[in-house]
Amino acid sequence: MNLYQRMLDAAGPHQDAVAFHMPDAGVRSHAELHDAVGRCANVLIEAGVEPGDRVTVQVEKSFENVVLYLAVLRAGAVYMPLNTAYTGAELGYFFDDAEPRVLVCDPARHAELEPLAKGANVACTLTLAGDGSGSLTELMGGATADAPIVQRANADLAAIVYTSGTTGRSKGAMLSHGNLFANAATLRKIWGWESGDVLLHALPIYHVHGLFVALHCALLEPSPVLLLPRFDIDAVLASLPQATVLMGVPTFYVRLLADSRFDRAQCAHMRLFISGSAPLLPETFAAFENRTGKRILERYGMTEAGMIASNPLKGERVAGTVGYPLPDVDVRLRSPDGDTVESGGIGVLEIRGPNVFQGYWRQPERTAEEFRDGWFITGDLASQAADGRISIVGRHKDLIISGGLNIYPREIEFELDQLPGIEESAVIGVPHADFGEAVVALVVTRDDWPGEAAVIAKLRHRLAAFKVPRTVMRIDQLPRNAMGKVQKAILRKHYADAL
Ligand code: MLC
Ligand code: AMP
Repeated sequence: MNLYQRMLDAAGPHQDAVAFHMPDAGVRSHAELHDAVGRCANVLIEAGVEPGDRVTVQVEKSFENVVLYLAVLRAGAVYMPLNTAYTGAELGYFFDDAEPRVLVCDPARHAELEPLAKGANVACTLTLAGDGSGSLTELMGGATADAPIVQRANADLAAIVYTSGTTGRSKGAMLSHGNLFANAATLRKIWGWESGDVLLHALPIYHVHGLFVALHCALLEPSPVLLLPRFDIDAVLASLPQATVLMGVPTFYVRLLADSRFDRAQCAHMRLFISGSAPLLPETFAAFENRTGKRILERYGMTEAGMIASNPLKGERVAGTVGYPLPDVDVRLRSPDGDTVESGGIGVLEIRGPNVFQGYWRQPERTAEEFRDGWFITGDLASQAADGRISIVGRHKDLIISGGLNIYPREIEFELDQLPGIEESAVIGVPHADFGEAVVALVVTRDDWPGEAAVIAKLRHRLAAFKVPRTVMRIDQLPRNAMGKVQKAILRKHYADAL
C-alpha cells in the first residue's frame, strides 16, 4: 500500500484535530493538511510527474515542505531531499545522477539552480513558496484536491536519500514504501506511541531522522507535531511544556544542558527524549538525568535502514549503548574479511530486515559490495552483550559525524588536493564540545601555499559550510603504514585537543 494512504487512513476520524502547529505560522488540521497534499500532488502531475519519477527538493523546513513530501508519495513519485547547505558545486552531481523530473527550491536560489537543473535535463524547476510568480504554493491555489493516490507495492520506491561514500561520490539509497512503513510501525510499537503524544520537531527534514523517523511516527498515530524551522534553543524551551516526545541528535541535549533555564519543571510533561544519529556521550546522559530526572533513550540507525536498534522504553536504558536490535531486525558481527566474531568481541555490524533499503540508485556494483550473503554491512564497529544489547564502539568507515551530519573526509581531501600549494592532505574528526566531532584538516604544503584563511575561503565556495574544516594545519608529512595508507588513528590522537 502507498505509505501516504496509511497516513490518510490514520487521520480518518481526526479531520479537525491539529496536525501541525508552527509557533510562528499557525495551526493546520488534518483536513487542511490532506487537502493541501491533494492539490500539491495535482500540481506535480500537471508538471509531468509520473509514478517512479524523482522529485528533488532543496528548501528550508516548513509546513509546505511536509505537504510536498506527502504529495510526492501520493503521486507515486520518489522524494529526493537535499541538505539546504549544499552549494551549487555539490548540487550539480545530484541532479545528473538522479535525473529528477522536477526540482523544487527556495526563491532565493532559483536563479542559481534553474540553469544547473536545465543542464541536467530536469524538466521543471519550481519554487516552493514566495515571489508570487508560479510558485508551487500559488499553483496549488488553482488546483483541485482530488489527485489520485497511486497504488504502490512494498518494493516500489518512496524516496532516494543520498549518503556519501568513503570512496567515490555520494550514493542514492533507495527506500521503498515497504521499508518506510515497516520501520515506522516497529518504532511506534517499541516507543509506546500513544494518542496523547505531541511531537516536538526541531530536526531538519532532509535526512531520515527528521523526515521519516519523526514524521512517520506522528502521522501514523496521528499525533500533533510542533514544527520548528530548526533547533533554536529559545523556541525549543518555549515548546517543551506542550510536548511529550522530542527526537534529537546529541547536540540538542548538549545545548539544552548548557542553558540554565532548562530544568526539571520544564520537562515534567515530557514522556520521551530520544537521541540518535551520533553517539550520545555517557556524561551527557548522566547530566541530563541529573538535571531532569529523565533518562534519554538512545537508538541507532542509518540512511540505508532507518532505525536498527533501540534502548528499551521500559527497562534499563544504558548510557553508551544503543540497546537491542529492533524486533524484526537481525544483526550479526563479522570481521572486515567476513569471519565470524567470537562472542563478546568487536566486529563490523551487519543487518537484515524489512527496513533494509533496495540498493544504491543505478549502482549495482556498489550495492553488491555493501552486502554479504544478503546482509547489509553497516560499516559500524560494534560489540554485543550476551543478552543482545549492542554498543557502537567505532567506525570501520572513514566518516566524521558532526552535530548529527555525516562528513566524508575523502570529499574534503579531494578539494584540498586541488588547491595550489597543497601537496597532500588528511582530514580527521576531533572531539568538539557542541558538535561531538568537528573537522580538522592537516596539509602538507609547498612554500607557495596561500595560507589557512585563503584555503578555508576557497573551500567555502565548493563545500557546504558544515563540511569546511574548523582549522587547516600544516604538517611536514602524513604518517603512513607499510601499505602507504595514511594512519588517521595516529593523527586523531595527536590532534585530539586541536579545537
Ligand atoms: C551547522 N553547522 C555545522 C553543523 N550545523 N557545523 C558542523 N556540524 C553541524 N552539524 C555550521 C553552519 O554551517 C554554520 O557555519 C554554523 O555551524 C552555524 O549554523 P547554524 O545553522 O546556526 O547551526 P545550528 O542551527 O546551530 O545547527 C546545528 C544543529 C544542526 C546540530 C542543530 O546541524 C542539526 O539540526 N543537526 C541534525 C542533523 C540531522 O538531522 N542528522 C540526522 C541524519 S540521519 P558558518 O561557518 O557558516 O557560520 C542519520 C541516521 C540516524 O544520521 O541514525 O538518524
Ligand atoms: P547516515 O549515513 O547519516 O545515515 O548516518 C548513519 C551513521 O550514524 C551510522 O552508520 C552510525 O555511524 C551513526 N549513528 C547513528 N546513530 C548512532 C548512535 N546512536 N550511536 C553511534 N553512532 C550512530
